Amino acid sequence: MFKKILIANRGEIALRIIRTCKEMGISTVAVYSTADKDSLHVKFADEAVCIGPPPSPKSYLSMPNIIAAAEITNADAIHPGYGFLSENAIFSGMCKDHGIKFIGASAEMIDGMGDKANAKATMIAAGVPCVPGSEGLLKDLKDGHKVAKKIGYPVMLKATAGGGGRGMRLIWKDEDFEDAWHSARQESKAAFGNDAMYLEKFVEEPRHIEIQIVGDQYGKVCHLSERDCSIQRRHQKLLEEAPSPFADDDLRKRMGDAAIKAGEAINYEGVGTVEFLVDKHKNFFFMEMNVRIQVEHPVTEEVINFDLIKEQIKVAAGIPISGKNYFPSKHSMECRINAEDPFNDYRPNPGKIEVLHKPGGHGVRIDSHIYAGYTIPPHYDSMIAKLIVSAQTREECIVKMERALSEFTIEGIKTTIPLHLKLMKDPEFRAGNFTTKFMETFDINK
Ligand code: MV4
Repeated sequence: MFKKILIANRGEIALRIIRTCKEMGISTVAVYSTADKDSLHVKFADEAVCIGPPPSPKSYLSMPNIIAAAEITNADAIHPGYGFLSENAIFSGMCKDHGIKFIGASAEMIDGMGDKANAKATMIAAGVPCVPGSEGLLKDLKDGHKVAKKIGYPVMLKATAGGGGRGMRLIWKDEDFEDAWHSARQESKAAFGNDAMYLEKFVEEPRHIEIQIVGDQYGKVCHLSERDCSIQRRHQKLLEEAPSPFADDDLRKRMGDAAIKAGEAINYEGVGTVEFLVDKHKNFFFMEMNVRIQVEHPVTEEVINFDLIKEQIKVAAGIPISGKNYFPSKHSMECRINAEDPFNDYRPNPGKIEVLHKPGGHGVRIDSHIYAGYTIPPHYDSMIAKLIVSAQTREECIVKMERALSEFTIEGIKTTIPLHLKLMKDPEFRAGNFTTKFMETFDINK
């Protein structure tokens, strides 16, 4: 087992990783920017190294600075958390070259799944259901037109380097294809330096349901059931839950089996997530694979009673997995609390937390790095807390979440707590009646 892990991240996830390391008897090294010198991850780690000024490119994204911090402190592994360098192939390779275990995917895996058309081709070959579309990349505009006609409108034009909706266009009719083609390519070129495109049939009003998997170094892959992440706004998830109110045992089993197939086909090592689009007939299609621990991992931890960070560290150290698939034995929901104003187009609202009261009680978990008197720096992600609530049924879970949200007091900054309170009262949400389009029509003032 590792003796010392450097956590190349900040905020709640750095704290989350430090907590499990402590329980496993592993020493921890925090890295921090000068903006984070008063952060809890710095206080709670055994050692801390300042890696630069506030802007991420000069600190949390600075590969040489982080590698140097690991060398100085003699860390034998680096945990990247999510975001920042967690899916950076160059950094993963750099760790390997320095003899430091990267607790995440290999450079080859990151590149292979990061190219969406390549990932899709791999999944088709593995027998994982995918949305009907072009055979690989489109050659040119003319080829695109031809393929779109053949698939039948509406179609989704996607950038192979894309993700998070960038370089993606929904096209309803042939006359609109050319403009969409040029603007999607331009956007993708600017964002990723790559403008290769592929096409898919548009799946209308889908749900976003993802399967958590874990694979070991010996080719074994298991699934840890699903999370429903359909409540999103502009490709930012707001609330996730497990199990999905839309999934039945049959769908859960079929999606779990498909996710295992996906993981085994690529010899996946570590914790990962296979994202699917699910249509109203309960057909599901591979969308993307995330080769990192995700923000919403706690809802899975709660419903299967399992420490995913511990599993991730064990697998990275070469310990084989149990070989058992897991199914949910209760209901769990996570509300992402962001320092944003939900009444003002979700404008970021960093600043000092003057008053803080965190909710508690049975089935209530908070993963957060905030404390009274803490100042949220403006340089990073606006998520300041994850409120995770668990109960025997979805109905009880919603009641408990509403109670916990009503106790949660944060003064000094605006947060998304009022949004979640409103969501808990929404009849369609309560009925489990929602797709990825839900937030487009949701009005916090009604
Ligand atoms: C789609 C789709 C409908 N049909 N593909 C959005 C981000 C990227 N990961 C893929 N996305 C979508 N791909 C086809 N063929 C709809 C979306 C989509 C979406 C997916 C999941 C969660 C929220 C979404 C919001 C808008 C569009």
